[in-house]
Amino acid sequence: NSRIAVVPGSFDPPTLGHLDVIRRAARLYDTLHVLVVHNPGKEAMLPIAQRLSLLEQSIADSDIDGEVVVASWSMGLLVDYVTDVGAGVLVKGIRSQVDVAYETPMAIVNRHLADVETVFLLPDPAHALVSSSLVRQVASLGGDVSPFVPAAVARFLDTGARGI
Ligand code: COD
Repeated sequence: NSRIAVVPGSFDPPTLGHLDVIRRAARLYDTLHVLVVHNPGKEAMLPIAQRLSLLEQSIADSDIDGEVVVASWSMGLLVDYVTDVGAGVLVKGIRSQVDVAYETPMAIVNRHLADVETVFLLPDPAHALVSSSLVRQVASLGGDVSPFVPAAVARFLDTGARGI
């Protein structure tokens, strides 16, 4: 009955695949919290503050409407944030069987921990193969990432990240 959902991710950097999930989740829920989660298992390219600002710009530039809150979380269980903001749902994108295998145990644990449900959205085929790790690789080798990321992210990676 809660119409508040959390879309968690590393967003390092935000991609068009992320924007697609956020756009579609925003149509399903009244309030969406897009949550930048520090993932200790992954070596980060961008600091959390930079990811927050790129997400905010990308969402503002997009046609996504509804209430979207952008926040970050690095302390404790993800479900604690979900419960604190009165949400009952996590929304995740599923690109492949690999994502299913990775997400299924977390979804079950989160349901047991805090009665939080996980809703999986299938990606738009146009963006299904885009990942942050692919974008990081292309960017580090000097390639053009603009087909894969929101304009604000492309601008930043083109200039900011290289200190031009
Ligand atoms: N199309 C559709 N969806 C996509 C695409 C795409 N092209 N790219 C990414 N997504 C989805 C991902 O599947 C994911 O749902 C979301 O967008 C974010 O993706 P990433 O790559 O930025 O984030 P991840 O995969 O590194 O996830 C980080 C989390 C912190 C969200 C994750 O590790 C997590 O849920 N951790 C919490 C741990 C937890 O709950 N443990 C249980 C008890 S502590």
